[in-house]
Amino acid sequence: MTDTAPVRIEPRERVALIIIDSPPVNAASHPVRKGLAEAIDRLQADNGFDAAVIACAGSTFVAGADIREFNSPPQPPHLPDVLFSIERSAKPVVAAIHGTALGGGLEIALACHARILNAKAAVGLPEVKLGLIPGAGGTQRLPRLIGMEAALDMITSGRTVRAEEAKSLGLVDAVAPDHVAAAIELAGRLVGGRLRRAGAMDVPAWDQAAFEAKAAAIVKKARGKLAEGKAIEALRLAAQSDIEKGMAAERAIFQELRAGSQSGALRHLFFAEREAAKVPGVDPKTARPVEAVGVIGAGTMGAGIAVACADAGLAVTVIETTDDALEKGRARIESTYDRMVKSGRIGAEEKTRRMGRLAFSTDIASLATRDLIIEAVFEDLEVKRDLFARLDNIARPGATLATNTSYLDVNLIADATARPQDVLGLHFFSPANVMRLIEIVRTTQARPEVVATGLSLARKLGKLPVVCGVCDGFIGNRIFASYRKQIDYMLEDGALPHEIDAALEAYGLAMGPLAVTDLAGLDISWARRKRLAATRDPRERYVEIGDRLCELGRFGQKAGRGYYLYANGQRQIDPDVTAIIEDESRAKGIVRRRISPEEIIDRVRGAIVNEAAKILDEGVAQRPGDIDLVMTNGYGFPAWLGGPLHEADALGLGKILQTVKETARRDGHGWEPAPLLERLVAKGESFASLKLS
Ligand code: T1G
Repeated sequence: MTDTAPVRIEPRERVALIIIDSPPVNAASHPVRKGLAEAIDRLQADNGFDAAVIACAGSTFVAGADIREFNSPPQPPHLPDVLFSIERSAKPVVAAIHGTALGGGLEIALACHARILNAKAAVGLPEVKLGLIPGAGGTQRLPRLIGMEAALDMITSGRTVRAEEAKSLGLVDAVAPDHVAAAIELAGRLVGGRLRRAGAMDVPAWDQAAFEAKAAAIVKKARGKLAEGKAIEALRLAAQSDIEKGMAAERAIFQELRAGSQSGALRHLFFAEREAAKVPGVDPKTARPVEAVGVIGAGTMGAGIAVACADAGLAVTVIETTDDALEKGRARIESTYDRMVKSGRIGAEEKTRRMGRLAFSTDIASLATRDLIIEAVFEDLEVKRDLFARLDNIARPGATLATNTSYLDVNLIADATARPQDVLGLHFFSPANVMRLIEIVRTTQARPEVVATGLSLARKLGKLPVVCGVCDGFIGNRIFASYRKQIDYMLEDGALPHEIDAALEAYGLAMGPLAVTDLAGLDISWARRKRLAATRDPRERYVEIGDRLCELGRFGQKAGRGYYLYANGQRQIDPDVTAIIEDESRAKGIVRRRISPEEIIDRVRGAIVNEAAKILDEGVAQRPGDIDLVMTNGYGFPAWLGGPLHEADALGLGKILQTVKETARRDGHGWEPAPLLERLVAKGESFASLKLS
């Protein structure tokens, strides 16, 4: 074992301290597995050691198998075999965990005879988030240690469990501030005693009916995702088989999922998330410190943004124009925290702490000391430009000024100030304190450190940032507007709202787009259509069904009627809407026809991919993965398909281009195939082959 090897042994008297040192996260790569296996073999043979501790250098214990290895054949020694050698060791082996022991990392710890957790550490089996199940004994050893129902919860949620809960579950033997010293001490005490091997234990008595009831609910909630159901299958085996048989079956399920499209899609999104934060020419270290922020506007968005910032520990001043509006905003924020306390997410004292970070004022001059000011006022360009002109004279030099606009031209907003280089867009998604996605809109004049500041703020808020350029609707809303038009066309051509929503929900969308429109309110897009009417291209097909519904006050769920009827909290098909739609088709001379679920999905997918190709070609989005992240994190696109561009590559861009050409033939102007899509097809290339712009 050489010093540069990722696994080394440091003697601590008669305890072998096995240190895994493989930055950045000590993933259980092939060299790590090999080194660990050699260390365990040496422990058995070396009479100088009575016991061993497995610990890690760097920021965390093993954070899982090396996901980058999953696209190539697994190389021995395989993790399950290494773990059997640990568990079967004649000498005690204790895991000393810090950071986050996840996936294969926790499985290494489960194969040890005891586990010590640093007080700040956490553990988890997040494999289902990658479309996998634990593949090295997690589904077999965990239930033996903490019981079937607790194991069901941890494995199918993939959630991380903090130290105290891990201790109370019986997952670890002790929590200690110095996890390595405590582990060495414990290892010494275990010498000569009877070793506790999880694999040799029986699954504790369990309530099978309760387990199955929870399992059924989990599978239902997983919708089209496979991993949760497969994990439940593997868990059931733990109660029926010995460890060897159970692990063999678990491994087979794991390998099947690892080779499947869903895991490939989810691993694509995993790495896309980490790529998204990398912007050429933007050095994260240049980010300006942000500790105190100002939020202007305490409506739904402003209140959500204020909560997101307070949750992250920032000092927040919320500004409104009148005392009445300010009080309404404060009450909105407090009710958000009351709901969090009621649901058990936070305690009352945490609510007090977070509310204590919020100040409320009608005096915009009080923002003069703020590091960052973000506005969430009425979605009107002139209103925002006026506000930024005022802010220009209030904000301190070096402050960052941000707009939460969802589609307006941020360049024009920046030009209202004498400091356009300090302005950017921070497009939150509602509810702003819940949705992870945030589009960071980079203007033509923004300084790189201002973009870095936006990225740093997003990370501090626990958000998923995607950097984009300026265009109408940026990435997500622009793509949504495009496929929403196709949906209007299909309503006029022959489909009904519930048919469109059913087809797209079966495809995997979290909620049908017409039900979503009813939830968001039809009046918002109606106002926009009226504002754009004068400049709308007369050559483009325009459907008036939405206008008819709004003229009747059918603004959606809030009005009790929209595309659907809402009575007794139920969403119902409304024959009046069917009649309105049929009248509109008749007025256009359209003979309605049945539109199959396949056609509905094809036309929506074609519109998404075609618009995305234009967004990439214009440089508004940096890379295809960024668009996949926006659509899966902001618009309900099924993550297990990897996002629209990952799925388009899998289906074959030639098929997509054929649909796009049919759309152009049928719907005319504005639906021409995107040049980038045609180029990729002509060259036999994929979106994945596109290098960063
Ligand atoms: N494999 C390979 N690379 C990984 C990795 C992993 N498991 N985890 C992180 N990285 C890379 C990441 O791409 C980035 O690279 C760098 O490390 C820092 O990551 C057999 C089959 C551990 C909480 O799912 O949750 O075990 O961009 O930016 O914010 O049953 O990384 O710098 O080039 O996220 O401090 C199960 C995944 C795997 C954990 C740290 N484990 N990782 O967060 O850093 S499957 C996971 C995370 C498995 C077994 C099964 C997080 C983190 P680059 P980062 P971070």
